[in-house]
Amino acid sequence: MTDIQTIKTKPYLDQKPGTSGLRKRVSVFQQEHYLANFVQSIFDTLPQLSGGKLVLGGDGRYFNDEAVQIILSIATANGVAEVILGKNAILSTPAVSHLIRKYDCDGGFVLSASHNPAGENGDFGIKFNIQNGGSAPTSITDAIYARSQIIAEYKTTHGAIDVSIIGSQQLGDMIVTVIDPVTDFAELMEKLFDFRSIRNHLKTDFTLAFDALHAVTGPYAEEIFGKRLGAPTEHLFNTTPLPDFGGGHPDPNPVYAKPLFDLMYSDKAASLGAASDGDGDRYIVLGPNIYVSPSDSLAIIAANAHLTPGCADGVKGVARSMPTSRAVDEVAKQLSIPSFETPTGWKYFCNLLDAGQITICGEESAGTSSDHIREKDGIWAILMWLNIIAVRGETVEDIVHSHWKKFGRHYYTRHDYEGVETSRAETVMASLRNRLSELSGQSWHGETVTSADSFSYTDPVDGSVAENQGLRVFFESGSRFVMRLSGTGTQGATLRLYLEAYAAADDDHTRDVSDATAALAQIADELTDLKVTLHRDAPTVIS
Ligand code: G16
Repeated sequence: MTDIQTIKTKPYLDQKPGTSGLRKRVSVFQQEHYLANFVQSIFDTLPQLSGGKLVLGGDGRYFNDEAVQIILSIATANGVAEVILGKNAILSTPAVSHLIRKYDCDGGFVLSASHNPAGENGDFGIKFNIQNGGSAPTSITDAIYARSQIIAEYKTTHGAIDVSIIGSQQLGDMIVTVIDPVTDFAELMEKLFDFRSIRNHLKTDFTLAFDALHAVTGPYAEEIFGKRLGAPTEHLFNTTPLPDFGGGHPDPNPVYAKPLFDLMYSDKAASLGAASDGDGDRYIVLGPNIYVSPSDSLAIIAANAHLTPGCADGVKGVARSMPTSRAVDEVAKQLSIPSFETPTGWKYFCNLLDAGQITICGEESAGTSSDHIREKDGIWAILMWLNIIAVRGETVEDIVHSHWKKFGRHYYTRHDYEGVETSRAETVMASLRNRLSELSGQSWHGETVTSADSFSYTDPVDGSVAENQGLRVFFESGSRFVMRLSGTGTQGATLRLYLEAYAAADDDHTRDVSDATAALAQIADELTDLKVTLHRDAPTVIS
């Protein structure tokens, strides 16, 4: 019998989940009852979890171990029957999604703040995924938030689980099954990709360099790229997950994955360079002297996925988040399949995936995946590239250039202004929003506006509406810029400016990206007085 204790508590008013769960500074989560309040709010909102089976794991960041024990105690006190837990509380986000689906669970907790820095002074996060393996939709996260505003008590129990021992243990009436975090996921990957071809290709002069950035994908890379595919382990970097990610920032972009970029732009470059993020759902790929923008990577994967066993029946449809470049739309046009444009946030793809309307989806923020799970999947995307290269026998550069020749090139870059004063970021957004209706027909720097709007999305499956999802300005040339505020930061606001310049299939594809998008950046600045208002001379990160 579980010995249930009821603890009196007071609401914290700041527990509104953002783009992807609740992310805050570690010190915020360490406040008395803070995590317990949020977890109890989830159980109060979803009473059907009592008697159910859940998955639990995280990216290994600071506070992960403590959080796991708090969640387990609250889960057993709320009547959960079984929890599948990654050994040492480690599970990548895609692995959690897969385990929920594979073992028919009622949901799962992902403990991560994704690419945000970790450590005592870094960030922590918690996200609840539902039965289909995807993040809880806004209707549920709103209800959890509402509950957190009035919570008065939570249920818990004494006791702890030894997270380092594989096998079943008991906490009260609840069974906790500790599993190897990698095995099930690696087996799934073996089904989706032709490991024999990739292994053989890796025996030629083709080389892979992978940087796990001291985050969760290290053990996955060692098992899958190293043991199962035979990639030399000396080319798998930073594969031990550390609570502070080695002091780094596990966001795979040119700034935070600089050592990999330096390698790939040197004479020691591997044939394919790749990195993942804190919780393993994002990725980047590079060839020698070439970085594949995530939007291009999505389009290239969509165009070539049929070459891999998991997508041998072809691609039914594709989806991209609104700020993601429209490169994948061109692929959809040529394949005569539907393409959907959703708000930022992986959860918006899940209904389309569940309804069988899309096979591949992805985002400019370095996430791509398929209908094999309901999260983005960094290791899957890198395997996709390895499998495509093994079949086509071409270099990354050749594949990218031939793609542009066939579909046109969407020069793409994102300017992030991180940690700016929230009121200043809102002023910039308001100044553009207020001018949207008057922009059509106006010209600057050789670009004429055709339309401008605030993006709103009606889910084609359940009819739910998401409004104010970012401001879009379209130009006659086929170019566009988008502006929105990030929903994942924890300090002030992050303003994102997404620039996309279009060059048709027979146009020049050799321009420098910053050159091709410079006029758009200039126009966005002139329209909103962005740099002056934000007190910034330049973006914090250009990716
Ligand atoms: C999350 C979401 C993604 C989104 C990204 C950035 O990813 O799942 O859909 O693109 O945040 O969102 P924002 O632009 O609002 O910061 P992750 O990898 O952080 O979980």
